[in-house]
This record gives sequence, C-alpha cells and structure tokens, in this order.
Amino acid sequence: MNKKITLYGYWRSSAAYRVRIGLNLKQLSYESKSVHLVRNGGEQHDPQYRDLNASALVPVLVDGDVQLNQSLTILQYLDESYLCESSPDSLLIPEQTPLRYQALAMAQDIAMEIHPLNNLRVLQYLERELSCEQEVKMGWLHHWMSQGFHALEEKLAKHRKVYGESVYSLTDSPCIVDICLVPQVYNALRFDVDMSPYPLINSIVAACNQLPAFIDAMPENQADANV
Ligand SMILES: N[C@@H](CCC(=O)N[C@@H](CS)C(=O)NCC(=O)O)C(=O)O
Repeated sequence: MNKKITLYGYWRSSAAYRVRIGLNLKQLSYESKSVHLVRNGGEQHDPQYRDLNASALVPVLVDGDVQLNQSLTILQYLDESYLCESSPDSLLIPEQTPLRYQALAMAQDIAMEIHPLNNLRVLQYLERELSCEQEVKMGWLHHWMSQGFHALEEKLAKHRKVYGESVYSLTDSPCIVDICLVPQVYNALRFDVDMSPYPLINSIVAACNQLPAFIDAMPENQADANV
C-alpha cells in the first residue's frame, strides 16, 4: 500500500512523461499537479515551486517525507521502494548484470545526452539571448536529436546481435530505456524530426505504445493537456 504520491509535472514534459510511465508500470496511484511551463513566463519559476526544486524544472515526486527531482532517480526510487502488485518480478531497472548497467547507460544516453540540448530553457536561450531565428533553433534541435538517435539505433542493433531479438529495447519486458525512449520520440515527432532512419527505435516505440501503462501516460491523455 503506497502513501499518497504526488507528481508535479506538465503534460508535454518528457521527463515527467518518463515518471508517469514508471508509476503506471508499477501500478501506483498518484495525484498529478500541473506546473505550466509556459504560462506567465513559466510556473516552474514561481517561488512556491522553486521551494520544491530550486532548479526550476519538472518533475518532482513527493511520497510522504520523500521529495525528489531528477526523473531517473525517481524511477530508481520507485523501483527500489515498491513492487508491482500483479507482477512482483517486473522491474523498471533490470536486476541482472550486465543488463542492469547497460539499461542505465542507455537511459542516460537519452536523458543526459539527447534531452538536455533541446529542453525549453535551452531553446529559449538560443532565441532570446543569442537571437537565433526559428530555423536556426530547429536546426540545432534536429541536429542533436538525430545524432543521439543514430547512436542509439546502432547500440540497440548491436545489443540484438549479442543477446538476440527482443520486443522492447533490451528484453521482452519494458524497462527504463523504453521509459526514456518513448517520450524522447514523442518530442522528436512534435518537432518534425525525421524518424525514418531508425526502424528499430520505431518498432520498439510502437510496441510500448500498445501497453496501457504507456497509453495512460501519453501527453494528450493528461488532464492539463492543451490547457
Ligand atoms: N534531468 C531532469 C530534466 C528535467 C527537465 O529538463 N525538465 C523540463 C521539462 S522536460 C523542464 O522543466 N523545463 C523547464 C524549462 O526549461 O524552463 C530530469 O530528468 O528530471
């Protein structure tokens, strides 16, 4: 039985999207609190929110006296604190070595190499401080996302050569890599990044998006979507 979990996030935040998928895979109920990242200059900068996370970024998860930012740490916390009721063996971060470390490294490839370069505040800086035109800004975003996806497609193919085919990124059950990949691809499609060079990534994302845990976490299925 979980204490009351609250997730501070935003429908389009890919980092909050990761946590929503993790909570759903763990079958944990939670209350969503929306932090509008754009309205009035962005509610993430409000003093009340900065009390929760001085970095002014979502997500933040509150679970009793535990208050955490950083989506990957939140996912690890959920994995180590809660068993999924209907499937106690299913973990967000695989247990066996070397799979565990491969999963963590690949999740970081997405969350720490691809995602930060196209975050809202980076794009705003390009536009407001460096006076980049929309075309230049989009060129930046496409360049870094494509470079990241190219590397990931190669790594996923190499993994299959060594360990055999799998439905999801690394095995036949979704893990932290899939949890990071799906929101990143959502982001890419939102900004018209050409995903055709990545058939493996596309098939993994299509498989994930059949699962209720992923469907319920989709941006368009959140109460604050388009508000
Ligand atoms: N490394 C952080 C990244 C958090 C992050 O960048 N959040 C974005 C939304 S995806 C945000 O709050 N952006 C607000 C802004 O850039 O002002 C995590 O994984 O939680």
